[in-house]
Amino acid sequence: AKDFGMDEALKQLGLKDVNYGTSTGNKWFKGGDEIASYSPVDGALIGKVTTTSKEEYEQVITTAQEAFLSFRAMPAPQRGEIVRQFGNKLRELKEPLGKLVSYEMGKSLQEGYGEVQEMIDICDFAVGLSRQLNGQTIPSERPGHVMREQWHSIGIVGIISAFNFPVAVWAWNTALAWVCGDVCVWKGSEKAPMCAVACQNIIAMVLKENNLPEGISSIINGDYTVGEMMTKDARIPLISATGSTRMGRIVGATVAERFGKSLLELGGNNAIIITPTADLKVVVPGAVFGAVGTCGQRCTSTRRLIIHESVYDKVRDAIVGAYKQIVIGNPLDENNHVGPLIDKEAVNTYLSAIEKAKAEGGNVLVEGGVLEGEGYESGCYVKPAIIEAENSFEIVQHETFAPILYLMKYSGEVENAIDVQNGVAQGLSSAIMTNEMKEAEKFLSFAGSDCGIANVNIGTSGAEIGGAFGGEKETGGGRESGSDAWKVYMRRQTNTVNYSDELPLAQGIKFDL
Ligand code: UN1
Repeated sequence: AKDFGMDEALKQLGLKDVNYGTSTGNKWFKGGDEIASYSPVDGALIGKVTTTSKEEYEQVITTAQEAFLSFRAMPAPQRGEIVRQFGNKLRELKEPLGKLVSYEMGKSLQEGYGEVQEMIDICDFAVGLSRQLNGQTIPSERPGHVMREQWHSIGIVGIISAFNFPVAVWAWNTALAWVCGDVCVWKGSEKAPMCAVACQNIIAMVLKENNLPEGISSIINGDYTVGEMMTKDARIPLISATGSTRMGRIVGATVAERFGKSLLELGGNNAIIITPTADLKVVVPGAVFGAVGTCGQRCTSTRRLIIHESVYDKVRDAIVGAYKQIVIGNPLDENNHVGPLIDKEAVNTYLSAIEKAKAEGGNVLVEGGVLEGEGYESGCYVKPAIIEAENSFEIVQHETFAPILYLMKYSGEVENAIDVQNGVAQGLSSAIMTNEMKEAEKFLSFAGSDCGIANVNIGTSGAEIGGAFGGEKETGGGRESGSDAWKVYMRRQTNTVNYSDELPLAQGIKFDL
């Protein structure tokens, strides 16, 4: 990795030859066992962090509780100024941080930079938002009365994020939470712990420069047992969790048990409907990037193509042809399109999914397989595969976090394709490729796609931060990032004020004493 300036990048991020652990800002604790982070790119050790012990966790939460009391009293636009400075630091460090994302997680360098860009974009969004945490005034039915709605800070926001977006998902949550006056405790993925440490180093600089206390941004490390300390903790009113449906089912239930709020961002099973009028110039890059980008490890990755029978052969041949152009290799090398999967366990999941699809009757159009030899020593590089399959296959019904694309045919009207698209348990992202206005509108109507994201003539992945991001059904129902997603980070209070000398009751009720 030396050739790609990784050493320099690690130095700039404060990660070179330094081991980290739990942090409340500028303070670090190194009590628990070590987790080592190995790069899927070349198998090399990047660094180590210590896991968070019970005692350290307590320290983090009590520090965060105290920080909240002063942070919520700071005017929101001043909190926006902190987030503005954070965004500027990210601009300065975009290159090293993007490289680290690419090296620790395995996505292409362009996508690593893109992920940091998403962080910068959400900071900009949050800065503007810091002057617009507006409530409303509501007409009262009673004379001399006024009603209004206010948004107050909620407290500690617990963030659980996944390896595939090891920095951006944290920023989507924190940038909003901070302008809302909340403090954050983050458990990043144990598969990408150095990304979390790098982010913490960056925000810690900003907090220090502004003389802000410990506890506004904390990180904790470890596996699900560390996450469980947060999900069971009634001192944390909101848990925002990104990951598998399996994880979300447990997190959601645990948080609900104590009447906490959860924002869940879980699995997808995203499809593109390709209609007779679809433009191949748009379809091919949209579908191919969607399926193989990030090596198929986005929650928005394209898993299924639902193609009209009249254009099926043409579309299939074009996609299969495009797969022949894909170059797989070190993601830091910008000539490569696709990097490795996150680890060997992911490789096994990928291989067994292909076997299952075959066993259920799938027809392999582009063979998968693990790459071996020079440059592929980590054992995590795989070939993107294409399989003709039925939507009803058990394996097609499940999200496999790998570059496997299932092709299926529909006939007749677009409604038939929509039925197939909706015929899975997940509901994150969806797309239709069409030049027929009526088809596009049907797809976007109440009777159309049942997903949180529905696109026309673009793929399923690569959403901008300005919209609310998330999905329905087993995707968990949460929305983060743009639009009014900020409201989940605050508590809503309805106020009714009487400025008359009487006390009329609502609903016209008479209560004469
Ligand atoms: C994820 O995969 O967890 O829409 C998030 C996209 C990105 C975010 C993906 N903006 O593909």
